[in-house]
Amino acid sequence: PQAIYLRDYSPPAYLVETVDLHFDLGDDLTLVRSRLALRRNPDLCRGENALVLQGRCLELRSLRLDGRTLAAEDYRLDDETLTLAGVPEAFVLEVETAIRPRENTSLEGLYQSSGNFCTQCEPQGFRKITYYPDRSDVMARFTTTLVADRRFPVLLANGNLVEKGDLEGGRHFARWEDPFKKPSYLFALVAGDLVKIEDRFRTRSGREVTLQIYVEARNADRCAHAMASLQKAMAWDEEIYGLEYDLDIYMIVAVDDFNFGAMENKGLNIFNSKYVLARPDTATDADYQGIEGVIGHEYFHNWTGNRVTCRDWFQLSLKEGLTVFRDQEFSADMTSRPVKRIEEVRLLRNTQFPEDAGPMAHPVRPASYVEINNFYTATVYNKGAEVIRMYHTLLGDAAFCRGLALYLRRHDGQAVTTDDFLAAMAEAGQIDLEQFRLWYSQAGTPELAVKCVYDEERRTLTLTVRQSCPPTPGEAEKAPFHIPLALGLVGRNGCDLPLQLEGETEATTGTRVLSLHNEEETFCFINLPEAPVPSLLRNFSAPVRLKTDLDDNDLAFLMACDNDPFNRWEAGQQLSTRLLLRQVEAFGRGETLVLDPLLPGAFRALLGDSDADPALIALALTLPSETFLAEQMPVIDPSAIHEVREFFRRQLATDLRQLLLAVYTDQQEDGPYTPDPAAVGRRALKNLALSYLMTLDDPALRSLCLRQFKRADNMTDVIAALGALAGSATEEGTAALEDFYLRWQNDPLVLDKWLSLQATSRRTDTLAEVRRLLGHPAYNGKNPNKVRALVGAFCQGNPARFHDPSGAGYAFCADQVLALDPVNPQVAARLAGAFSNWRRFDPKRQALMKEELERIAAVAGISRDVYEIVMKSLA
Ligand code: BAL
Ligand code: ZN
Repeated sequence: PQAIYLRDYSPPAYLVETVDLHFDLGDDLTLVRSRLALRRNPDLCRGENALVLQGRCLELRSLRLDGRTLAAEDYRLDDETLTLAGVPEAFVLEVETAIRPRENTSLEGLYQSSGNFCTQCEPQGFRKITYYPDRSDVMARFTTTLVADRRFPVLLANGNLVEKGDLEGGRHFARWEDPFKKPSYLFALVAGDLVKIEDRFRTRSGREVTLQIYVEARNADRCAHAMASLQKAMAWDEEIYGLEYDLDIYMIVAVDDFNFGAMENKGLNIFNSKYVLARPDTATDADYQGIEGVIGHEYFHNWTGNRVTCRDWFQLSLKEGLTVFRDQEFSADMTSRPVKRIEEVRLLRNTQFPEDAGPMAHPVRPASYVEINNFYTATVYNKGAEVIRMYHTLLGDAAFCRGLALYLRRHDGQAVTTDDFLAAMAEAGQIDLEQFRLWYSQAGTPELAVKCVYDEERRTLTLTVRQSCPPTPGEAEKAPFHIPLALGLVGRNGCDLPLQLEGETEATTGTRVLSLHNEEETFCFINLPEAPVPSLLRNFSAPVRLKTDLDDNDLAFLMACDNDPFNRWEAGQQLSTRLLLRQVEAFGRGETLVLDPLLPGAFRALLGDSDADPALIALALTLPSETFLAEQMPVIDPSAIHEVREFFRRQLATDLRQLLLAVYTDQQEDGPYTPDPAAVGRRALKNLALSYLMTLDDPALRSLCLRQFKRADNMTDVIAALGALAGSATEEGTAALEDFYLRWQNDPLVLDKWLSLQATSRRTDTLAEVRRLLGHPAYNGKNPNKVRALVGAFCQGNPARFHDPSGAGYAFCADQVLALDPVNPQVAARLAGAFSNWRRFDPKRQALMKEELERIAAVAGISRDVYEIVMKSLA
């Protein structure tokens, strides 16, 4: 397979004015007739440009140009393209293809889920439906006619329904027109036996929009939260950015088989059912919040993605980074801003930082790819969102909003680049963003090393800030980034001290943002009444690794006092990380493990603070993940990390047993379940206390847990108790797993949780259990949710067992990659990513992982998706 380069971009030779699609839907064979009105791109110089259409896995039935049927010698056809030379300036091309939806297990293009038809066209699925210039800078007006058996009563496509009716032979049809120009990746259709939940939204200009959610009949009672989330998202986008919805109807369809979380097709979003369906007894608090976030995300794409789209796939973060930022802000406004920020940073550090430090490292705007499906990454999405957040931090809220408005006004109906976005922000903010551009083109996580020197006599604090960025594949040297560094100086009483830089006439209070541009910079704060403790990178103002010279006591102080809630949490994480890593080293030397009393002391203070937000206490009491700890080590020792972290958890539970029990009792809910942030926070704290207590292997505590498992009215509490019970090989744990299965055996989403719990168990026999579950009726290797829940959870969410020194976890993972690749290359490639950081381990584990990568690489006919991941990992 060949790489594709950003530098080779050239505009399309032909544009499509209108597309008229006709689908004759059949499970085994679907006939697609497409009528394209094409014209030469007026922006290109004249010349003999052939028309090149993309197509994959298609059977070409006929081709007509301006009404004349073309013979085989009139065009060139291969596995990927259909080329016509010598076409007129403007013409109509009619293409008839046959496709086989039932056989399409890749879940790209037209396929079936639970017997219903649906589509996924981003990024390049449309070419599996018909021959087309399948690139995002070709925007056209689509009309879609669906013809199907009456077994599929619901027939949907993008835009507005313009006609429908019955046909002979038990068939019927519907015709949809989308008034907005769009690229092919936003095309969608659905035909199925579905029920609809309907509501309305009145836009602020007074237009009535019909809102519909389509699900299988058995799920009709699980849509209320999704509908409420959609209405909130619509109101929020009007209030914050003045953006209104633009069609008369907004449809969401939930399907069980889906590669992504959801897809923003114009007017017809198709969702993984995981991000639509929720009832208190089936969905956890995290599910409820995930639904709100993803419903918001897809809705926000209507402006940032659909009205203004990407010129090419290298620009993916133009819509994804921006839309993730928008959904993060929406969720922050709907829930708790500090909690949300902490969760975002945890995700970034657990997924994107390792990506940036491994063989798949790529810039937010990649310069090349082999398979674009491999670039729907944490870098493009989450680091991309951090880049948008930095614009926001540098410009301030008002200028950022003006910049976004300017970008959308200037480029409405266009396919543009991240440079166009940056230009609008620079203009609105009246700020030089030339150096900021590097965030798009340089990969790697920058490091900030900050040294602080307080001069008692002069009453000054001098900060020396050095930035560097480690090399990434293909990029040995990095230029310095433009980094916003938010900071405060905390006084002995816990209050922020006034901030006045040398040369300034006045001081400011609270947090201020320094703009870093150079490899090394010095800032001197004057007129300080006392030696402060610096609180640096407040609210995580840039996606960097921060190194400071703060000692353990400074961190404990910030953990208790910092005015920035994010940094209060961060100080605790840094302190725990230090203490954990010291013991990981001690474990390696065969020493007895000890817990520094500083940590239980700090935790005791938090547990006793009745004024603090329970959600924040729960986050502060959660030790850094094994993945995060691994990232901090030069040579990762997964077994030592696991043992030490578990030792800390047991020791903390022993020291704090009474307080944890008191918190567990205090935080019990009286009334019925609600997913409001306060109740969510109380449950998080209660269940965290339970998980600590359950490390103590005490029958009395196990009965408490069992009682919660049996009596709870909501899935959050049930699954928390089940997780705690199933973590060890006890009779209660086995029986609880069995009970849970019997109760939920017909509910695929709930069973995903059951599979994941077992796959991420600490038990040493977990791999054998996972192998057994592959043959269980609850598992289905064709369903991405199931693969992620069982195989993905084991290989990517259970480091202690995946990295078993025998290499059995690695062999299992490689077997699964090879088994899944012919079924669904996207899912297989994601799984192959489990080996990406193999060079970070000891020589024995390295050799075992490399062997598995080479075994995959040696198989003839592996997909482009898996090939790219494996070859880059081995390079
Ligand atoms: N565009 C693919 C799914 C999403 O990010 O919304
Ligand atoms: Zn998106």
